[in-house]
Amino acid sequence: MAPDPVRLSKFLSLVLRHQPEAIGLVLDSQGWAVIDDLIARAVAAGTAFSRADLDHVVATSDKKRFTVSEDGQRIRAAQGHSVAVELGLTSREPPAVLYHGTATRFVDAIMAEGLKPQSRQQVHLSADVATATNVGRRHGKPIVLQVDSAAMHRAGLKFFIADNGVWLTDHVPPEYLAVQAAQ
Ligand code: HQG
Repeated sequence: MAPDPVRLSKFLSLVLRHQPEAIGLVLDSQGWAVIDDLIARAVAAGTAFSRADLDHVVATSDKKRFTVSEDGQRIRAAQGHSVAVELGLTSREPPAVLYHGTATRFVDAIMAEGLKPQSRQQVHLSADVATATNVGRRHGKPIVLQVDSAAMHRAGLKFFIADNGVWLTDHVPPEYLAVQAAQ
């Protein structure tokens, strides 16, 4: 029986972002796993799914969380890793303003020390307020911070865009942050 796509997506996020060793999987330095190997190890670990199930999750993921290589042989998470990976993204000029959704209880700490990647490899930023609000809601009462990405770019700080359109940067110092007025 085909696994529930949401459960399969969470399983793929776990092994491709955080704990590949949970099923004995090895990611390469850019975060890629060989799909046949991933499926065989998942089956052996008790999570059975087919290549068609995987392709369905990749195609329907609301946030386009996973990227399949052009030759169709490998898969990686587009962003969100806690394991060390070098995604090989080229730095890009960001839009003038980007947004970060968080929970209200984190705002004082963030305005004091800036946005830090916490358990992930980089800080995740959204291109629009609605997306940022949804990201913030995952943590509690949402609030959106505006990031002066144009000024950061002028100051030489680097931005990257993941395969799924999420913007990434190493750290946002507090002087580039402002609380977005409620919409
Ligand atoms: C907060 C999801 C205190 C930060 C989303 C956030 C995203 C601080 C939390 C992606 C802080 C980390 C990433 C500081 C940052 N003091 N708190 N100095 N700096 N924080 O989940 O950005 O569904 O690791 O505001 O859509 O919420 O997984 O990061 O609240 O794209 O595909 O520390 O994950 O995508 O939380 O989310 P997270 P995030 P997926």
